[in-house]
Amino acid sequence: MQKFHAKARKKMMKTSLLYPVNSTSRRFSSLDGMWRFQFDPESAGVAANWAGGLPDSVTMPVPASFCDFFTDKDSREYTGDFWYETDFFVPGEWQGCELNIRFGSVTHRARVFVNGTEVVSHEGGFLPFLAPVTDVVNYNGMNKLVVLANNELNEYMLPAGTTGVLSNGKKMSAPYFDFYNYAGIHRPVKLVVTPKESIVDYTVSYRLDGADAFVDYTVETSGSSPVAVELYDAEGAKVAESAGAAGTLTVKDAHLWNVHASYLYKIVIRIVDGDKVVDEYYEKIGIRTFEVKNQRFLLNGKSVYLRGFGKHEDADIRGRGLDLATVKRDFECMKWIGANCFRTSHYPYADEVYQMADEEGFLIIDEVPAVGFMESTMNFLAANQGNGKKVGWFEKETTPQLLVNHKQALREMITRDKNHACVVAWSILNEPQCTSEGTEAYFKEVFDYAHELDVQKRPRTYAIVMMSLPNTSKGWQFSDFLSLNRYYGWYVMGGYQMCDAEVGFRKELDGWQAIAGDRPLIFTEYGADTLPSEHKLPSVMWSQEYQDEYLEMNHRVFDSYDFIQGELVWNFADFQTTEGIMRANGNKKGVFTRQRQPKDAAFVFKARWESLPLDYKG
Ligand code: GCB
Repeated sequence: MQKFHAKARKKMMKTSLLYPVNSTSRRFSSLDGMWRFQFDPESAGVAANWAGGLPDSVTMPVPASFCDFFTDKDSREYTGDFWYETDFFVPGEWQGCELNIRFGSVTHRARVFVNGTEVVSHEGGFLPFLAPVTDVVNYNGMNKLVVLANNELNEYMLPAGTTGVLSNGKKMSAPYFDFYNYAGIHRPVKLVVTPKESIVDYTVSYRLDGADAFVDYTVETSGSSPVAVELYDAEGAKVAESAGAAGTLTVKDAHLWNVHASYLYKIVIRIVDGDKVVDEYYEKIGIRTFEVKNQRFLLNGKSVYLRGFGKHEDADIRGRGLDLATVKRDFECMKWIGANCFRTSHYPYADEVYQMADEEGFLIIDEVPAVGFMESTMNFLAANQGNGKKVGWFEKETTPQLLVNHKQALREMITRDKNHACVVAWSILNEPQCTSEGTEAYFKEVFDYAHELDVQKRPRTYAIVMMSLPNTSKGWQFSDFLSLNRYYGWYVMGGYQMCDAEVGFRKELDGWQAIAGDRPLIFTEYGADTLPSEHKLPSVMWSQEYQDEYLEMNHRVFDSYDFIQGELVWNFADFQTTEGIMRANGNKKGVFTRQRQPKDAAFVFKARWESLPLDYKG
């Protein structure tokens, strides 16, 4: 692997993660399309000056994972360095502006070169970053953009895993997580043009007072000129305005954003110099409050019972690459079935997913890619992984670097997603090993950091793994609400033991109920692998009939506990994983197939979720 280190930025200005818009002062152009691509198994490309152009490339679409295009196994499973290349034109009239190339995500790490000069490097495969290119592009001319990426896994990154070498000398990633290690330029690439003095970030939070609302805002700019802010309703009428980089917009008779009843205002932010507009940015925002109180989730002060899914960004052929058609289909399926919430398991999704959730009135529990933090023979179900040692995950020599990366991912996720109405909670980890001594210090650090970063102080949680119980887990105390991943009737006491599974499940829940205090509890996972081809009467595990019976038992249990305030089934759709004896060409716990067609269970959910009132158990 060639060196991937966070390069000191030439300018110490904070990177802007604002979603690109065109406005009176801003331009962006898409660099998506057919790029060129080359594997670099020897990590020889930097020394051989591939930054100046790839010597022997193939075509490769962007955005997409590279893996599933290939028809040979070595290419699909390729682990190591790989390169992308394209050319782009920069108009002369952009001279004097700030130019950045925004990558929606490159998995898992990238170094970016423009016209042979390295402009940025970034660690983390699920969040955007900017490559500053103002000083290296040819104006009124063509430019070469080359990206060196790498998909190796290690124990101090998010998500965690290892990289081994096969007997034929090929590197092979071994994820400690249960999704395929898709890699590539996964999200849109845009050339973003802003004025020299520009809006870098803004933050909103809300207070409700009877029929009125107060939108408290702060704006960060790269200069010192005055800031003006306006708010427009959905019909385009101006409803509030304010001057200054911090202030309050007062909205009379506010139209609140709600579940399945989205209402979006448009916030317009300007840097002004007398009559002149120096920079202008705008975005849609939804006015709402969200809090946890007395074992309830309160949206705009009213109880809401969460129902929906853990999802993945995963589809045929394109892997984890953003595909707006799939995003659209997913939302239509989720509306049809009566869902109102999903967790972005196990990483922050593409910007466009949150925009869609804002528009459609869905609640999101936004998860950072802290998954695979578990040292055990279960890493992750495949026989070749894990070394069986029982070492606390947060007491390893890798922990300090892991913490740095975890905080970076939290910072980038919260900076990017904080203004979305749909984002109502943060999930700080998925299924960490959390019973050993080092847990508390680590958890305190990351949970406090999320709170510090979020002006809205959204509730924080983490998904608690099986076997991590009220009396053994050292992590749950940091959660504002409890989230359990539980598989009673699947991994534990499945099939004919279903009655024992129910007894064991209730016993565990009695324990959580006793310690929950004001916290509600939700299921962030429960589910059973189901092959859409299999029918069996009476049921057997893997058949569609069994999935229905499993769900019936789980729902009976959920309905009998008042503090259970949500059910996010695992998973929305079947998804690809590493191959192994526990997986039948991927994880089949989908309520929908990977092609987004319903299994029988989808109709069980539709009947249930459409019959439960929004404030069920409220
Ligand atoms: C889990 C993990 C999830 C897996 C799931 C399963 O607990 O959080 O990533 O896919 O179980 O199906 O085993």
